Amino acid sequence: MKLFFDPRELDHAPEQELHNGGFVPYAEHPGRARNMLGALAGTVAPADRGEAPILRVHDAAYIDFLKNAHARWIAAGRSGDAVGYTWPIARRRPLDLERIDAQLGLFSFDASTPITADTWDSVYWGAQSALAATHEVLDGASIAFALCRPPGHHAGADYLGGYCYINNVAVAAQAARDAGVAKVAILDIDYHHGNGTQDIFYDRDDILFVSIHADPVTDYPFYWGHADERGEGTGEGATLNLPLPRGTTLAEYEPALETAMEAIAAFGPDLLLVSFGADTFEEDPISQFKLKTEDYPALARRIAASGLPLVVVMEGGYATDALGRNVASFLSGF
Ligand code: SP5
Ligand code: ZN
Repeated sequence: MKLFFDPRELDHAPEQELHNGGFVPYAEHPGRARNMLGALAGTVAPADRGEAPILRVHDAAYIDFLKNAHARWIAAGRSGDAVGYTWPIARRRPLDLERIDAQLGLFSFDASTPITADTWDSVYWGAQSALAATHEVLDGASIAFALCRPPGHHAGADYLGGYCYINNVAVAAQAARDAGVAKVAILDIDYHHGNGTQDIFYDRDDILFVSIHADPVTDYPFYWGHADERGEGTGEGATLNLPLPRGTTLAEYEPALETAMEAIAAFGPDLLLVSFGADTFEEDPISQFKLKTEDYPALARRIAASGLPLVVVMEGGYATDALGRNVASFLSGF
């Protein structure tokens, strides 16, 4: 199995995030990727497929903002990382506002996803890793892994949040569609609901989104991921949310995975993309499931039993010292 990664994914390193009313060290730091690199066999650098596949998913104005936000923050006399403080909750619309603080609010949904001078470079190459893994499978491999950092599944077409800027799995899914794959399924098994991925494909019937995650009644991102969110318009029924309570162990996780895999089989996709977060691990510092390192191969085996070509895209996981071990454990099940 090829593992795709570009060293520029390490450059994005925000200093801090807002948490429980104060600033704390940033949980999604480059050490996560370094730990994965240490535990996995050699990686392959992705080819550069340019911005076009990213713009198939993200709005041009948002991508422009991502590229320029930090420079404009500095030009406004600020130091450190760019982060918003006011949000257009009511009647959000694409206003053409100059002020950096207004743009930060317009293009984000939380205050824990800062933009640094290096953010664009890292997220661009992370997306290229996801594209490389996808093309590897479209070219005939049965599986490929994209070591994406920062993660992507909370990012929408025109907003960042949840440590995510470009939605890597969505870019990959759309690239597969554009390459002629008729039906694509996305299985999201990060601890948190993949609200950005869901939002991007909510009205589509060619891309199924299935997510197993902590119940948003108790956990981030709160506003999305509830079981009654099932898609809309032609996409109605092509979104499936399977929230689970805090404290979930493998015994409770496996029936949800069974339900997810049956829904995927019923959809009849030609390709399965897996948004994989290792923040379901029992020792994750910001999450509350109880999966063990030795549980992950069983999840992989159930996914592999679908017989579908697979692209695994890295999302969260914040128990840094165990992260590489957990990812290697998961990948060993394929
Ligand atoms: C991709 C992904 O897993 N994103 C998760 C985003 C969760 N953000 C909100 C949780 C706030 C916890 N902040 C704790 C910081 C400790 N240093
Ligand atoms: Zn997560």
